Amino acid sequence: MTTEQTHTQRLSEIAEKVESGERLSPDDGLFLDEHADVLTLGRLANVVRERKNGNIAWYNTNVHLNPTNVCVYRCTFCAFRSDLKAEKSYVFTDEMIRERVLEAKENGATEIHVVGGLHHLKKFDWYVNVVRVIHETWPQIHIKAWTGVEINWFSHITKKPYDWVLRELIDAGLGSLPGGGAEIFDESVRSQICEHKADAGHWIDIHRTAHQLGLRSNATMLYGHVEQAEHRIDHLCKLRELQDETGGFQTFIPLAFHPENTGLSHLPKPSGQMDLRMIALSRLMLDNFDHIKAYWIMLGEPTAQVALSFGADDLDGTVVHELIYHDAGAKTPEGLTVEQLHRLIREAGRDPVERDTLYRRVMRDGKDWTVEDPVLVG
Ligand code: V47
Ligand code: SF4
Repeated sequence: MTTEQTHTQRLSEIAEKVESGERLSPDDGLFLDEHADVLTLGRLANVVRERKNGNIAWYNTNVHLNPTNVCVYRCTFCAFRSDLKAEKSYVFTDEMIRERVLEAKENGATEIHVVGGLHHLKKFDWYVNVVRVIHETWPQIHIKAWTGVEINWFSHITKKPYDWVLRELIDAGLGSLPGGGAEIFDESVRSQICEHKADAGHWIDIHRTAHQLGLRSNATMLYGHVEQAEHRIDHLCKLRELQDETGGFQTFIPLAFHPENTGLSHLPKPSGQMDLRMIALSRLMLDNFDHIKAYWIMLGEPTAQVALSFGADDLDGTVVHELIYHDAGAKTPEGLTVEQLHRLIREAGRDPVERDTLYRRVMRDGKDWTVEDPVLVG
């Protein structure tokens, strides 16, 4: 058999597995990443996407808050961080946080997404206070705050275990953890892009602990820099393993590297083709995740729209005040209106459904909103 015939045969075996709902092996994943064409990947991923979420495309009404950009770490892919005394450094006051929350309330947001730098001088109380101020200003808003890397830092500065740190934050009003900080789990890649910060073992332990305490969380993978296919597949398989154990992840977000203004600015930005491949590959490998998010802020609206037919079932949200990607050169708007999101989704042939952070359908009555029990699909 020629190499081409072997590839065609391997691809049809994998397609059969996908169609019958059988789990793909790490070797299947590697084969798909290295050899499958983008349209076959998309077609297969769409089978899983529609099995799990029907024709729904989820979005939410949210707002971002990055309370400080000052950070002790120096991830080479990061354009957002600032040195302590640099001109661009900033720290939000309680009053600024309250203003952001009241603006979110005015805009009908159901979620506030909070991540930032790890400030050299701020104690754990400062981060707890950010959550408390938000919660006291508007108790109804869901606070999705602090990545695994930040939780690891809090444990380091307090010398307390992860469950203690998380309980303190839950007492202050924390609702769930975002998926950032995972980057690529492989240590040889981590040492090139985010040396010193929490490693894979710690990131996974933190999410396991969060799930055991009843918190839901998300997971991400930063692709398109120095990593190779084997690292991506290893990353996805590690997440799949933890999900088998806890079931606590809600959604997976593949994050495309944006090189502008970073220490890796010599690298090209991943292509649209690569973006769609990563969406499809993650949908196929993460058979135990309900949702794959096409984060329009970093993909751009056109690719995010196409991604809804390549495995993604969620566009994230209105995302007012995004900084991390915009500091790294993203040309997308800093936010979209609900009407714009609806148009993007309908043009893609999907049905828009507003969700809260926990994927409950949001019912609106003017500026007030309530949530329904989870929608059962597929
Ligand atoms: O951990 C930083 C990434 C993450 C760059 O949980 C970069 O719903 C590309 O995790 N190019 C933070 N990526 C954002 C994040 C996230 C976003 C949207 C939704 C959710 C969720 C989580 O952004 C960081 C890092 O992996 N990042 N700089 C850059 N130049
Ligand atoms: Fe700091 Fe996060 Fe940027 Fe790394 S990615 S330098 S931890 S703000």
